[in-house]
Amino acid sequence: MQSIFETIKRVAFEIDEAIKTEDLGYSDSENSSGEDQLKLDVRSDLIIEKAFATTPVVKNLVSEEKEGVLELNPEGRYTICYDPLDGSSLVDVNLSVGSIFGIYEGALQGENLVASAYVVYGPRIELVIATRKGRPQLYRAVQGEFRHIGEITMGEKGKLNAPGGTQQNWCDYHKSFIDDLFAEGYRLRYSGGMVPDLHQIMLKGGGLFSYPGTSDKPHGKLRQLFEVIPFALMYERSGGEAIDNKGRRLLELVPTHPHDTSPCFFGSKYEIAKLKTAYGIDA
Ligand code: P6P
Repeated sequence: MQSIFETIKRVAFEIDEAIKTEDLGYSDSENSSGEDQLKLDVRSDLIIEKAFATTPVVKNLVSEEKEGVLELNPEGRYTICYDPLDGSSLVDVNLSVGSIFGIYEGALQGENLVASAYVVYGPRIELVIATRKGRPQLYRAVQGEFRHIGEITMGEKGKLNAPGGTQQNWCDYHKSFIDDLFAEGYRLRYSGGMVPDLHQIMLKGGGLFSYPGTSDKPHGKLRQLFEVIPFALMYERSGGEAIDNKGRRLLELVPTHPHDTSPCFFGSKYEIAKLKTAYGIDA
């Protein structure tokens, strides 16, 4: 699996260069979720596809930007489900964006995720890698190389609250729950970029990121294979929790379609316990 992480490190620098130099216009195509694609989305996807095509352990690729499964190497072992440039529409206002990688062995479902990684393209390029053992590991790009910085552990209770989704479409008990956190003094930290928003909570000691089911998106917005399950591993390995609106661990999700979404809550133990009470879920 180390060869996959080395490939991600190479890809990170190429995508960062593309972000800084490529045209930010829209392509004339849509992704599998019907969203307009930026030329940068297409470019980032191509960079990743080409890089993994020469990584022998990779059997298949599933991209958020494309439909279906791309077979690379029948002798390979892992399927990588990835979002090449999550939050790409934030690039034109110079906010941080990211790439997310879920590394699966076997059927594409939560229990078969063996590792995950994400890259944050911000003032610095940072990479976090999680496996099923130990804490997630943080790396930072310094002079063209990733340096290991340390492991990530979240506190039992944090201070940051990242409430996703359109507030007018939240259900009453979700709105009361979010308001209660702010009444406890939580600080609003939400950029609209899942990767930097979740990265910040992990690195700043904890809190809650929520993207609930809403009246306009009852199954949430964030994709299970490319976004939700990979970050669920990050949060659980950091000492936090990651559940859906029924209290099920997101690492137990079994998508029926590669682009399925799920309501998702990622946080420290205190905030997740509080959410379960608000949602009437047995703690
Ligand atoms: P909303 C970006 O488009 C994205 O997929 C995630 O990165 C982010 O967390 C979410 O959508 C933001 O969605 O509805 O809050 O703007």
